[in-house]
Amino acid sequence: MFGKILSHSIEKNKVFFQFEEGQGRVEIITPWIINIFSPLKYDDHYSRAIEDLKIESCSFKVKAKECCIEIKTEALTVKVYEDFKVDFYDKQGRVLCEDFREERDPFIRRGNVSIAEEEGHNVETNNEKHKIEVIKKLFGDEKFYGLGDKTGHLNKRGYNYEMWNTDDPSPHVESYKALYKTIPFFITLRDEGVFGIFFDNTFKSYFDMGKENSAYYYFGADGGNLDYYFIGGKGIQDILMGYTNLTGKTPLPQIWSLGYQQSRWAYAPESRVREIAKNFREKDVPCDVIHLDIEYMDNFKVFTWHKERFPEEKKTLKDLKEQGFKIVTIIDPGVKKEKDYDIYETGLKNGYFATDKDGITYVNRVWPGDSVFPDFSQEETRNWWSENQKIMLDSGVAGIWNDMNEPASFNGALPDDVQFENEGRNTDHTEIHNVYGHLMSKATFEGIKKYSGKRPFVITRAAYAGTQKYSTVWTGDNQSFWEHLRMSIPMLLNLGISGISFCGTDVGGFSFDCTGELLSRWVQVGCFTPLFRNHSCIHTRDQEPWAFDEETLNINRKYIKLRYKLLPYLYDLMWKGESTGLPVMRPLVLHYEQDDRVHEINDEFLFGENILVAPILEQGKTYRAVYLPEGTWMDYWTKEVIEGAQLIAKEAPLDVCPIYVKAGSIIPNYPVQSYVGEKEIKELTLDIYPGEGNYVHYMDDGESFNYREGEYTLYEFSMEVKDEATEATEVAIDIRKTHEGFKGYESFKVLYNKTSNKTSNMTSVKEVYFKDKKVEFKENNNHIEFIVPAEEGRIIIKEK
Ligand code: MIG
Repeated sequence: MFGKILSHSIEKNKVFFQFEEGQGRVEIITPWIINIFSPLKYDDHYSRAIEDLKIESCSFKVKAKECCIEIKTEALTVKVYEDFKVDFYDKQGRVLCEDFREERDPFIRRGNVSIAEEEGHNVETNNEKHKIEVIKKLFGDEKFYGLGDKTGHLNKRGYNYEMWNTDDPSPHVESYKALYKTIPFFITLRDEGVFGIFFDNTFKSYFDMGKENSAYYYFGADGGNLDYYFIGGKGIQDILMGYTNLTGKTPLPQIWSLGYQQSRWAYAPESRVREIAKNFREKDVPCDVIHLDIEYMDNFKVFTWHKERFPEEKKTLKDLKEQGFKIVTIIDPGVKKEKDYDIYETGLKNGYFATDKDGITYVNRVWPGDSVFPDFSQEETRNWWSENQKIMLDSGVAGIWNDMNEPASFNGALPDDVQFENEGRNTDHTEIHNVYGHLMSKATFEGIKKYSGKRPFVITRAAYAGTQKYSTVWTGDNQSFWEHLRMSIPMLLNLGISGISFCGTDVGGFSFDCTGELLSRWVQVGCFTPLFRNHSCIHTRDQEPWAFDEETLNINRKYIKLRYKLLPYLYDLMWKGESTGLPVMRPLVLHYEQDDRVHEINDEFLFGENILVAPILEQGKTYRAVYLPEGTWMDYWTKEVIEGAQLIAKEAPLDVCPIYVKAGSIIPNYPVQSYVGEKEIKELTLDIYPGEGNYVHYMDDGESFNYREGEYTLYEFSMEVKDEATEATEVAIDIRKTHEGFKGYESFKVLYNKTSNKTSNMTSVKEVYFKDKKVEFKENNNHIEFIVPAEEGRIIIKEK
């Protein structure tokens, strides 16, 4: 309760409010982004997500009205009322978001709780009041997307969640309120408007998206500042751009990290790792990365190697590297409390570990037994942790997998009063818990960057808003359930909507035993997830592509090879994402928000803008309904042309994942390689789906930061169709080099898809020209193929 507005004043981009009780502030970040703030803990923003808050200087008007103070930018109007109630309007004066004026009024729960509990039911109670609470009115047309890695469906409306990074190995189901990540950001889509809210608060927080009552939704927290950003825009894409302008974008990774990755708890000793590697090459399944889980360490001591299992780790890693395998090792935060263990001693001596409230180093139990926890909230600790990365890099490790960094602990959770230095603002676990993994990832990223000079590859389980700048994420300990395959899609889509583009799930499932059929269907989804890693738990049955039967192996090979073909397309998406903030895996609503039939699609997704994937997610199923949004689509396998804005039925035997490509797409392909870099790629294949379209292809050295100095080459392709009624169709593709800073290709191999539909036969090509000269072409089953030099010029394809 802030009470009445006593006064207000303007200073630069901020409007300050003095209320009867407390202060408020409205800050204009850009015409579209408004920050609402009250210094309940710190005087100003204290953000772990936003490292560099960029204020766009812009004009705004402030008017004192009878009801309120009105602040107008060129894009939004914000009205501030007593009790620090704030309403947001668009340019047309339509209300987008309104604070709820009444008290919270939880729905009734009838009957006796203890009876249900006695029988072992997990009984929900209504949420209590929280220290900070922002309650917004539900108009009734809202759909909510985002909130990170929560279970359930794409649309979060009608559910409630908590943000408290949690490692709980029981099966992740819809009743889970919190998982490993805290991304307090969501997008609200309404019939006539869209906006995002980023509640930048690291304390335990609560999001009730209209579960408690259908008249309102709210977010709140147990501590910290009232500090949230209202992000407006013309569409969901704008909101994501706004949010990632604040919290950062996923940087372009090394291209090998987009290859297939194989993991297991745990490949050890080294002979087993070599055996896995050998199998991949012998069985002709591409693979770039093998992960080493905790068993590679000496007594689970981080930054050490187990002397019997990996007696000559440098040699092992070097040999594997020669076969094209990069090794990623797990690093947990818990440091074994052991005398003379260098990491422990150094940390202890320098005060790098979290302490109890009396200043004594705090001890809990994790894999190494009694362990202490680095205080990643202080810069010196992070610098030290960054330096430690060198130990792994010197062994030949190519990337680091950060686990257990919620932080997880075996002797109960870390007590609230564990102390952290917090860059001189000493605080306790309640403030640091949700950013612990985030800060550990930051230290890891910075260390790898410093000591390798290459784009770091980091995977983390725990995360906070903004972690995308430092690390990829996976969704933690799922299980080999069909239900978890199904759920992985909305989970990954919402992670993408939450700014985390580079994400994936344990393909095949972590706990429980996978089946050949489940793995076959899972790899069809994994093929399109940016992080493509098969991983499973200790003591579960083998889960490598060959561990089941010939059919499963063949299906794995088929989709892993498809992934390698699509690598340049995926790499392009990552590169574009570094400036747009758009994720690789996208819910259909991201591109077709005007079509309400796509608002709640949980079982299809877009892989970039051009490819739509509609996987089979149920055991025994060999067909499904697919909704294709507006436009013309082509079946990737049959090249059949299908008009969009309709529901179609698709047969999909076990080896077929329904995939559709938008007409007008130019999809770059690489030849299939056993690993990235196996072949020198002098020729880029262009897989053409006739129609109007444009495509920008990016290439560089695939590993260094030199691209930031201009060492890359850009090709732009644009396709036009001339379809005069009497004459035959003519398709023109213009090739331009729009930037040249890296040695480009020698040639393009063009695969021009002949298309057919239900009523017409397959088109056939009469002639092909490049720069007005006739080009020979080869006829194939459903496409023609020809080669042109990688020069600027116009290709003309004349159909009969
Ligand atoms: O409590 O390192 O989510 O991927 O294999 C188990 C062993 C600890 C949890 C991770 C999982 C990893 C496992 N870890």
